[in-house]
Amino acid sequence: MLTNIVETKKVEVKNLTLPSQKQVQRYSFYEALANPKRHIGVIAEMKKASPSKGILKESFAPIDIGAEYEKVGVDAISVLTDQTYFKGSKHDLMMVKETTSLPVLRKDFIIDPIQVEESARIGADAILLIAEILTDKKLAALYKQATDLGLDVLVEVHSLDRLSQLLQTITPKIIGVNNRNLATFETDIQTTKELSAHIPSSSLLVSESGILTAEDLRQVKEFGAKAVLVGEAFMKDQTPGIGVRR
Ligand code: IGP
Repeated sequence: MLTNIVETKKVEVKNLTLPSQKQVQRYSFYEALANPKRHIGVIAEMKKASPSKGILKESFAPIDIGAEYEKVGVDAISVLTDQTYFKGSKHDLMMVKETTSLPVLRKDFIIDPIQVEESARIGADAILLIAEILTDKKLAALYKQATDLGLDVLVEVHSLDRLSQLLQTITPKIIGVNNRNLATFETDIQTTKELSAHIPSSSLLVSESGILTAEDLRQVKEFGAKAVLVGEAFMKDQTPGIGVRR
């Protein structure tokens, strides 16, 4: 699956023309997670669909979901902008950016500098870089480009091998441990536990995926996560984000 997605992205990148720079208020993604409103930082994701679960929310309205997330007091918003596999769009991100005052993470499969430039132009405050689809050299280059543009970067890993490897080249300020195995789609929050001992003390640890209950939150916090990234559980709530209050 990951290979298919990357192939699709290569085609997209070839056909991409850069939009003009949007003038938007910037918010620090890092600061929001370092000083969370609750005991743990919450990044609330909006995604209409996913390859593993199909359609998650039939009546997907980004502006309304963003407003709801802001109302319940999440710390940051993640917007899936991939169209082919997640039924998202860059337009979703631009709308959310215009209508909320929370930092916004662009969630996509970034493999090329042009996508980083594009992320800055559409107004994202942060981007995701997935270590499993990038070489160390590419990861370091895209990371630098993003930070030079004033964007924060969430560097995502799933395995200890990949983590140890990338730490030889960069020390990301924010590291996301993806509890979902992107090859099998299975989630296991023990992944956060396994990798957390190897996260540098200067990096902020985000536990991503498969977090469904207050008990899951408590556990990943115990494992050392400073923030969580939650998608499905919020998308399936009638009122997105209400789970944060639980
Ligand atoms: C959210 P969940 O299980 O709460 O819906 O997961 C988020 O972690 C997941 O959407 C995600 C993702 C990604 C999506 C993590 N890494 C990379 C697309 C690409």
